[in-house]
Amino acid sequence: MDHAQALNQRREETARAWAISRGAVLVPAGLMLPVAGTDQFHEFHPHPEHAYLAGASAPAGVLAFDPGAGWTLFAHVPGEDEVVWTGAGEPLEETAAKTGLDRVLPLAALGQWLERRRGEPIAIIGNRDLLTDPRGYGLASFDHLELDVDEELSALLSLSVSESRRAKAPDELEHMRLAAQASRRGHLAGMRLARAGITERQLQVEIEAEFFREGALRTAYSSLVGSGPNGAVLHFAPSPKPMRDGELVLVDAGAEWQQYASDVTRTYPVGQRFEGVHRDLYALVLQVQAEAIAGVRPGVEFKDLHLGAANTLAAGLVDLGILRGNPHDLVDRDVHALFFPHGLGHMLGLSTHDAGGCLAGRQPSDRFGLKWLRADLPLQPGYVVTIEPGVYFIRALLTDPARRAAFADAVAWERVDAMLDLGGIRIEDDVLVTDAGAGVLTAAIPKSIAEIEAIRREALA
Ligand SMILES: [Mn+2]
Repeated sequence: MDHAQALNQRREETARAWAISRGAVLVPAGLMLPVAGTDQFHEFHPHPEHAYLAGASAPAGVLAFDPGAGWTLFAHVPGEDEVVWTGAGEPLEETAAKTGLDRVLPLAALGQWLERRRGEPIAIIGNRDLLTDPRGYGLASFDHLELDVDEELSALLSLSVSESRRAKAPDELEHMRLAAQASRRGHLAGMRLARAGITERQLQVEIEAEFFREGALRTAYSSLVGSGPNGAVLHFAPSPKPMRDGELVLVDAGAEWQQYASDVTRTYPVGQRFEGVHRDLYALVLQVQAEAIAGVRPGVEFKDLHLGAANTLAAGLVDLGILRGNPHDLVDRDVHALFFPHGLGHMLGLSTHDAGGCLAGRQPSDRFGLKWLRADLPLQPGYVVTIEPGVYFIRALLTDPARRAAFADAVAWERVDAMLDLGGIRIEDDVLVTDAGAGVLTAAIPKSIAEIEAIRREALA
């Protein structure tokens, strides 16, 4: 099945799930966002619901559905001035062939299409800027059309799309595999380049250059590079800080392929070897990750995987003399979360933190050890989740007097005080849930101590 056929099948299934008998559904891509005070625009990202259903990624596109007429894409056609400055863009016939849509019309026809549905219920998913900025879509106003925008229905249909987006189709997985391949090339380059004197920013630039050389059009998210203490900031933007021997460097960077994200973290020594407590902690995080990946299978609750990982981590920290007590009790008291405050992972796809992470009706917990868990649902075949345990020495948490008093018995504070500049270790892979268990899309990116040290030895020889 080619990509256009896959998109047609996706739209048919979506229409069946929506089961609406009258009215229409609009799925706008969104408009370019101006950079305030300039004549420039921010980089454009189509709304994932538009990208998912239309298979198109240009600004100001509107995918429209009507249970009688089926699907129509209204696409922006550049005027002469725009052609002069930015080019003619993709011809509508080409968009039609790529997306499998029979009807791809100029955006100028959207007004008439809506006129014919005057008084009918309309659901709007995708980007809501159609309502606040109709002129950007070539409509004089939205109100004069006297359309009945049904907010409840809109939310319901959007939820239905989020649920469909959880299990990836073969064409989506192909994009995600290519994203993973580009990420591999970048991470390998980073592992070879890192050394004392190189800045975090230099490492970022070279990693991203490899993503782009492989064919990725952009990064899936802003790359994170934190060396030494900077590795303790969960989302640390690369700085001009040079790396130093004896430090670890944490690199969280992923390539995007046809809107599909990869999300990968590797942590390695700035020198040739993982030394001392770095080595112990790295081995522990790797073990936590391996156990979590081994636990991935259809039906398993992601929250249980998270709590299992928390238990293994707590047990390991007890063994290393950093925590004291029974691991289960420590996790019940959220002591592990002082060192592992984020969730085990999240859904991945058209967004880095993809839609549909929580089952309908489930609310995020306000418990310290669970409040940043972004996925709470039973896994099913076709889902792609990240598995990304970590251990961090975060001063804001570990020097807080209230926490130190509350956990006086549970944490070996004198040991922790000696490690406040250690930074952090995170190991993150993208994992496809299969009938048999797990398929790791990013498995070819080295992470064992032996593999990483072999690369580092060769790089620094
Ligand atoms: Mn992630």
